[in-house]
Amino acid sequence: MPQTKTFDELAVFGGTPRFSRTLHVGRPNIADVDGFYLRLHDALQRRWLTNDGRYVRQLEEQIASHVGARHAIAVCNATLGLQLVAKAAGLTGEVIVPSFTFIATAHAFSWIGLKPVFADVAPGSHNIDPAHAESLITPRTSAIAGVHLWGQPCDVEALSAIARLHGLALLFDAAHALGASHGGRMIGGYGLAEVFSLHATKFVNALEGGVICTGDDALADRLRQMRDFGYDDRDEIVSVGINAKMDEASAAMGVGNMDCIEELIGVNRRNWLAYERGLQDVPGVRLRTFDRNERNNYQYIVLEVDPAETGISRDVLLAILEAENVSARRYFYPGVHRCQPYAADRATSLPVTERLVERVMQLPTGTDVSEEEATRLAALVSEIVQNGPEIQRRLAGPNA
Ligand code: T4K
Repeated sequence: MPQTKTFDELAVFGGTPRFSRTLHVGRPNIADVDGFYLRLHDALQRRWLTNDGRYVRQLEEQIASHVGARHAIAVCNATLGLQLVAKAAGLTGEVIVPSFTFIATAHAFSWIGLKPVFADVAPGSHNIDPAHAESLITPRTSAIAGVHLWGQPCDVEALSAIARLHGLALLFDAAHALGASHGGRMIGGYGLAEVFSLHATKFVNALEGGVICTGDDALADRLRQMRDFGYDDRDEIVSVGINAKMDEASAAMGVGNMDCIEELIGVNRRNWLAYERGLQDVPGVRLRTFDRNERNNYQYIVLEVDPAETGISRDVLLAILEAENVSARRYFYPGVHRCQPYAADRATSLPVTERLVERVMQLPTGTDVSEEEATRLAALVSEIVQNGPEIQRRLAGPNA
């Protein structure tokens, strides 16, 4: 990214940073601090700290009920959750994944000896392009793993039809999609299994954590065994397993945040609306919208910056925001297929992903950001863009 400069240094606006404290993407929501301490205290008093404890069970019930899934299985993070699903479903060979995602989607499979094969995404949805995914199927392919990026559901009908036709497993990395629906049905009920992340940066967090949802009874049994070293409920080892259990402190946080999920979505939506009001007339900056007929969690404020229209690049915009005390992000640069070790396969070219990773960025939201701050931040972005060409000219220097 370009070197950080304040407006002052650029001599465009002058003055001190616009925000007196740093606004971050990914600040955790802690919806019920007192309740968290009470649950933690209770777990300590009872000396039950992990291994299928009271709060893990409560969190599983809350999530199963919220998303309408038959089974919700809490794990220590979504990355291990994806691995457990892959193991329990007996995946082999190659798994088709989008490249426009967090590195964990691909690493989860690589780590257990599966080969992620990268598909491009559709430009409108940012989600895996079903037709491109289908073109990548080989005799070695055992599954397609869609990612509901930014909480926007994949084209699950098209992916299901392809998976059925080719006899493949279909699973979803639903790390971003808790609280979202597709066709009126909650995410958590699609494919063989869907895996939510409850990492600290997710709008419902359990410090670290993940939850696997599935409607398949036999798969759920295997997943429960595998997350606990392969023990069945009679204390016998029945399979090779790992330690992927969620502990009670994490679950205590998750339960409190799940209790407040509607309020948290309300805050995200309030901030998203403030950004929408402030950015709707800014040329070259497109705020991702949501399908108002569905349920959405609004947890990511995603902008696409068109440098031809704004006159400045996404990275210059990010650098200026950083100098103004706004820590925005460029998820998911540079595209997983261009990260090591996957970049070794230089034949992979994914034009939509490669275009998006140069343009997409996220702004702060969640309970750490007030509506007033979101409004001011949208105004700041607008102001920067209005001065875009002048900023680029000054950055280039007098000899450019
Ligand atoms: N699939 C997808 C599509 C995902 O996005 C993710 C995770 C996964 C799978 C895997 O889920 P888990 O196995 O993690 O359950 C962060 C998170 O670490 C990662 O969980 C998340 N996606 C990803 C989108 O974001 P980084 O590398 O950006 O983290 P970091 O440390 O730079 O923090 C991000 C921002 O949050 C910073 O502005 C600081 C702020 N922050 C972070 C933490 C942890 C806080 O203010 N407080 C905190 O406690 O990856």
